[in-house]
Amino acid sequence: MSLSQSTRIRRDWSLEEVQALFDLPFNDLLFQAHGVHRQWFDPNAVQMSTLLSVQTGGCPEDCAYCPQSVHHNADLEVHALMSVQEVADKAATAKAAGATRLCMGAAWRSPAESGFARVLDMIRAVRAEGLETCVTLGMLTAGQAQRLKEAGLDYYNHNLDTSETHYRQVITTRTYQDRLDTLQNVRDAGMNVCCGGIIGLGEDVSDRVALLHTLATMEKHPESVPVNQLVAVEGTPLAGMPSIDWIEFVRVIAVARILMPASVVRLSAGREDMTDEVQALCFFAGANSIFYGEKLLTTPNPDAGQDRQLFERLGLRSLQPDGGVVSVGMS
Ligand code: SAM
Ligand code: DTB
Ligand code: SF4
Repeated sequence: MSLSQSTRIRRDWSLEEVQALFDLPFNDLLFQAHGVHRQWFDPNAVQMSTLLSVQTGGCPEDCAYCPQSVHHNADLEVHALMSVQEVADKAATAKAAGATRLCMGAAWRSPAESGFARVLDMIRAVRAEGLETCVTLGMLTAGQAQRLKEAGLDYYNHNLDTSETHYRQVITTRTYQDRLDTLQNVRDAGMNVCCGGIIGLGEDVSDRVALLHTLATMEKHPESVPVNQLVAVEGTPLAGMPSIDWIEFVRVIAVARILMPASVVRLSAGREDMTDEVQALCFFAGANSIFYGEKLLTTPNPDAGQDRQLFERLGLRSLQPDGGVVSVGMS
């Protein structure tokens, strides 16, 4: 980390303190969040990850938001696990476009051995292309986490999505504790944790408070905290959810930044629906990572050219794995 870092990293936040941050007048909250952001990060540097769905659809879990569940009827093309070569080619393309990390997702409840062994090869291949690696494969045993670490995996993504209370309204095929157990296995194996949530699942502010409180009181904060807006997909139970209040979304980013000052906060799914001005506010509030490239896993994301233009308008640069920054200008 760079700069002065005078804010202490705390893991003893109380629910009341988190709620009090949400209750601040917007300007006071943003001022505080931006101040913290500047102490820990270059405020004009944003980390860029590209997503790749290495296996799409047919998932046995029933996450109400997800188009890849077999329990729902989203219009989706199911795809078997990609070949290692295909993934290596996608990695090269993502790197050439300016991404520094490839995040690979599979629609699994947990990995089966045959697919898992191939994912280990994918991780080696993506590293060989010179990108950081992240995978999200569902629940992991301690042994699987160890093998991912040995293959050189940099980050494991496993979201808590919402509060423990609201979780039951959204997913019935696994528990919050299942999620926490996998996160512990990832930690114990010595990998970076990528863990965040989704805003717009019908949760109330107390659920957002509880989610951020859970993340911010972990024995070590997740190094990466994705804040997704629900992408409401036709055919999923949450297709009809009302769109969220963007001011409230910016608040979530700001509170995450204050609670976890050294973590990279990712402005994740949902940027397609955001104006440039909302994104600019999110970057001011402390977001410093995005998904870069025209597709998330199954739904659209702003294309690279649009993002390069946005970065140019805002004077943002790309945060490199070594902490340096480079221009993402019209390459
Ligand atoms: N199956 C694995 C799992 O659930 O951990 C990995 C893939 S899953 C698609 C990864 C994450 O994507 C979920 O935890 C959820 O947070 C996010 N996600 C899925 N569908 C979404 C949607 N429609 N809108 C926003 N985020 C979504
Ligand atoms: C995360 O927090 N968001 C990403 C990634 N981690 C795996 C997934 C977003 C998925 C959005 C819906 C879709 O494209 O299927
Ligand atoms: Fe499966 Fe992951 Fe989608 Fe849930 S979020 S249905 S576990 S792919």
